[in-house]
This record gives sequence, structure tokens and C-alpha cells, in this order.
Amino acid sequence: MDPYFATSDPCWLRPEDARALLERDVDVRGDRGCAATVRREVALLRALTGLEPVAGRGRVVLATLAELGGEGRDDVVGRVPHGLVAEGYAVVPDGDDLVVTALDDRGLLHGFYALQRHGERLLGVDRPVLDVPTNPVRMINQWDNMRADGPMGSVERGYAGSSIFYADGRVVADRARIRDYARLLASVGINALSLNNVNVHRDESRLLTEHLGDVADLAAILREFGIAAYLSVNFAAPIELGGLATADPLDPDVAAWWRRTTDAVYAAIPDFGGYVVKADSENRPGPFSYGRDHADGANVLADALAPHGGVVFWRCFVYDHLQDWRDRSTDRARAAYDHFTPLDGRFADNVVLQVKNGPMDFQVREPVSPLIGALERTNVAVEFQVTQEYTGHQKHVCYLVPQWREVLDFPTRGDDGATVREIAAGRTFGRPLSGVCAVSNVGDDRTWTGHPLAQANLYGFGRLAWDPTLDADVVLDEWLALTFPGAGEVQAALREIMAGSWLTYERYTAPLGVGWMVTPGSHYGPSVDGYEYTAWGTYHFADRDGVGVDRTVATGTGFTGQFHEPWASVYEDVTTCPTELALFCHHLPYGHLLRDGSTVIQHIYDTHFAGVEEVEAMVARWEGVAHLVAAEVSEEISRRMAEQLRSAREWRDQVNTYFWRKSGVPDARGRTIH
Ligand code: GCV
Repeated sequence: MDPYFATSDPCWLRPEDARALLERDVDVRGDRGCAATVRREVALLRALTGLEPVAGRGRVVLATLAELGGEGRDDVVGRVPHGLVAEGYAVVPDGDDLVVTALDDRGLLHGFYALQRHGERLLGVDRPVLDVPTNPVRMINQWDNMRADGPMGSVERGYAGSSIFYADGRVVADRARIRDYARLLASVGINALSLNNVNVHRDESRLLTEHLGDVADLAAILREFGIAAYLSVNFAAPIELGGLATADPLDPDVAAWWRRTTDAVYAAIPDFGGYVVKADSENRPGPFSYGRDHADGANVLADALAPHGGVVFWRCFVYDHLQDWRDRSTDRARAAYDHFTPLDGRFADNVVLQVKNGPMDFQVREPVSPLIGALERTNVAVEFQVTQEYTGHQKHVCYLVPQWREVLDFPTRGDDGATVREIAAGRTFGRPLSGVCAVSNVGDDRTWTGHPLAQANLYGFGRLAWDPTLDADVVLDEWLALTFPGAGEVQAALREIMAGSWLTYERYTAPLGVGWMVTPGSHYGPSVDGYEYTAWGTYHFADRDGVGVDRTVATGTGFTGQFHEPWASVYEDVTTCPTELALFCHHLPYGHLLRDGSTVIQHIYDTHFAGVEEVEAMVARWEGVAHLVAAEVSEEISRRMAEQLRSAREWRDQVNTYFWRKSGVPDARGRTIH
């Protein structure tokens, strides 16, 4: 029998979650592709739970529209709501049967997982239901390396142990854990996975060549779950692997090398997804070395992939990381827009520009990247970070779905009302190859995510990728019900703890959108001036009079002018700029009165005291229910919450003390500042 989560937590796929489904007779019609997977999953869940169909509970039939037509069930086909697309599914009650149907076998798989997730609520529907993915691309990016100091591969910005994919410079031999991961991802609708870090080192470059057989094996596992495999590639691979003297994208030998190499990949993996590329970014090679631009760079790969239907995800995280902190005119926040907007329309149709959600780097608060609304003739995928690099390293509870919802809902085009989610879905400019990507938060820890509650972020990303209009609280409730089944008190407590935890984290860390203030390198814990005099372009410019970055057009770096109206004006004017972005867009005196009525300095003090009080309340709330949760899990959560509280106090004290010493302005409420 398939070892279903033999060495790890089943997260939101606990066999008992499938009880309502397994009590029905489940009849899967096809036996190809993902339909075969559904059959196997049902058999496996029956074997694990011992649950068999209960007389009188009816039957669930999973069949494609073509199969239903072949059986003469045209009445059912006729009742499928309008709008079914590839990968989507419809649920149609038909007498004693509940029919799950789709255009393709991947749709049946998603329908199956929806029945498992929603149980009786979906199994008991009395009218047809349609559920289709909004985003064509729903991708997870692994930042996994093939080597580390120890035997297992490491994960860049990973907080949950080592890689589940690599050990000793090779793909792991035991792939059971990878199969479980594919299950988890497919169950929330993910359809693409890039298998290695975007920082491609020597070993990972060879995934394209000497490790290709292993990559093909991984792709076969993913295929069973409707997920396409991608590789991050090294732009200098023609030199490193091919022995050429150059990686110049306009050199015919370079183009021929990429074509040959890509042909070999497709010979091994006919449905290979394509490449993810980080170029000219943080010391990675790229087209700039040859005086070429990023359209030249992306298109040479796109040309190699095009005959096979493959796609290039080209990252826009391109900025000068060797900046001079004395130079106040260079603004890292401007970089992606400045590099890529002039190239709009020059990328091949099978290139997707992968744009981080904000203009800096996954801070707890940033404006939406203005580049997302600027590209009209280019495919775009918005990149999020599920791994908690800047949001507490999975030691802190930080439920990120509300942040992602805010980004997705932002009407970045202002004038014509298009939101980030509409642009990501490819609807605004008719781009069929758009969507969302996210950096994974998993490792080989038994819990997958280190902090058991961080599982909610992976679950939530998948659910939003499928349907970006889902309410963050509804997603949280789904996850809680599946993860702590039958434990109402625990669910209620965790709902209170998690729902607002992103805003709590924001309160006790860097204030008013200014970002950073983290320990350089690790990015964990406070270091207010840690990046202030470095080359990374991540400054707050605090002095005795004020703090913040003047990014206005009138007197600053001009970043605010990269937005469409009304946002350009809203951010430009300090009286209309949202409070939470006040210091991202403006350098303000400590006595400046914010829109919420408090001064900058008092706001810093108040939010930092409040943030810690909120963490204290979270810990107390958790302690009230911890005994209701299995010891192994509850002890892990308690340990991490204790660290969160310690760290939050450290943040509060360092930030408050720093600004009290700089400004000399005391806290209006006389609380302790050191
Ligand atoms: C994979 C930040 C992170 C890096 C990461 C980079 C990226 O700079 O700190 O670890 O590298 O983003 O997104 O490429």
C-alpha cells in the first residue's frame, strides 16, 4: 500500500476528513491520468480508515463530460452550469447520485479533493455547483538546494528542516515524502512546481542534464497529481554545462545549446512545464553581462521551449544590491518597474514575468508593486512568499492570507478599476498565461512547516490561487476544521489567535511601512540600523528629527509616480497616503500628525506596546486549549509561542528605545522605554 503520510503529519488531509465521502459509494469512471489517482486515493483512504459505503447514503460518480455523454447521461451534462474550463469541475445532483464532472481528469481530481474538504456541505448540495480556477498558473517555487553542510539538501529561507527533494547532491531515493507533498499541493489546486532554488548553484545546474532521469521520476509523481514540473535554470548554463565561451542570448551557439538541451528535457519529460529564471539579480548571471536586456535573455529560453509548449518564468527581482547608502537618489523600490516597463511587448508569448507582490522584498507591509499594473502586453505572475523570511521564520504565528488578499484586491489600475487579482488572472489584458506563484514554506520536519500553524499559509495560498476572492477568515475556518477535526474549542481559540496575527506582527516590528530593521543575513529579530549603512538599498533614514523614505515625485525618488492615478497622487500627498505606508512613501518629522490622529513617534510607541500585548493575549488564549491538542503538536506550538513572545518584546524594546533616544520625545503614556 502507498505509504500515506507515513513519516509526516497529514496536515489538512487527515483520512478522517474524508469520512462523509467514504460513506458513499465512490465510482470513478476513467482510469487514466488523475482519474487513476482518484481511484487509488479512495482505495487508500478506505484501507486507512476501514470506512465502507453505508447503505442508503447514495453514490458519487466522477466522470468527465465526454464519459457522461458516452453513457447517455445527457441530462446531467445539460445541467452543468455554464463556464466549465480545464481543471475546473461541476457537482451535479442526479437522483441518488452526486455526479462530479469536468472537461479533463485534473478537474476530477480537484472535484475529489473538494468533496474531501467540504464533506457533507458539498456532498449534500441540491443544485448544480461549478468551481473553476481563476488563475491559469498556480505555482509553488521550491528554494531547495542539492547540498548543504549536512547530508540533506538545504532550503534557502527554509524554516522547517532540510529539503525533502535532495540529499548528498542528488535527488532523494525515497520519494514517498514527495508523493505526499504532491498530494497536499494538488488538494488545494496547485498545478505547477519548480523543483530547485532560483539561486542555481553548480549541482542544481546539472538537474537539466546528468540528473535529468531523476527529474523525470519526480515529474512522473507530480503528473499523477496534475502538477507540472519546472526547473530553475542558471542563465550561464551554456558556459557551465555546455563549455561555451559565452551565455550571450543573441549568440547563435548559445541559442542552439538551449534548444538542444531543452529538446533533451522534453524527450525525457514530454509535459515538462519550463524554466524559472533569476538573472542579473543578487550576483546571478544574466543578459546585462553581454549588454543585452531582459527581453533578449528571456526570449532565447522561450524560443527553445516554444516547440514543446513550455514556458519561461522570468523573475523581475532585479535591483542594484551594490548601492552606496550615501546616494539618496537611487531607490531599490523603483528598480523592477524601471527595468521591465520599457520592455513591455517585447517578450515572447510563452514568457511570464514573475513580479514580487511588493517593490522591495516580502516585507510585512509594502505597497503593491507598481509593475503589476504597468505591463499590458506581457504575461504576469504575482509572486508571494509563503515561507516566513521576514515574518517570523515560522517561529511566530503570522497568518498571511489577509495580506495576500489585500494585495490581490488592490485596484492598481485605478482608472479602469482592474485589481491585481484580475491582472494576475490574465483577464485585464487577455493574457492566457498569467497567475500566481509562491515560495514554499516546507521542509523535512514532521510537521512540514516547523510551526504547525504555518501549514495554514500553504493551504491558504493554494486556496487563494484557485479562487482569489475567498475570504481570509473562511479559508482559516476551512483549514482549522480539517486540521483539528471535531475540536471546536481548539478551532475557536486558534481562529482568535491566527486571524489577526499578520497585523500583530506588523505592530511589533518595523513601523509604518518602512520595512527591514531586521538582523542582516538571517532576517530574524530586530536590528534597527542593521541594513542602514549597507549596500542593499533598504534604508529608513532616521535622524533626530524624523524617519522614513521620501519617495515622492516632488522631493524624493519619484517612486510614487510609478503608480496609476489615483494612487500616484494618493501616495504623493502625505495627507492622503495610507497611514500604514506613511514611512514607505515619506520622510516625516516625529511630531507629524498621521491620518489616524497620532504623531509618528506616538504611533511607533503605541503599536509596539499593543503588538506585545496582543502576543501575550495569544499565548494566554493558547494555554487555555493546549491540553486539548495532542502533546507532540501542542508542545511544539507552546515552544514557538514562547519564542514569539520573547522576540516580540525584543522588537518592542529595541524599536521604542531607538526612537526615544533619537527623538528625545517621551511616550505620552509614560510606559517603560529603556
Ligand atoms: C532566493 C531575498 C532573499 C534571498 C532570495 C531572494 C530572491 O533577497 O533574502 O534569499 O534568494 O530574495 O527572491 O531571489
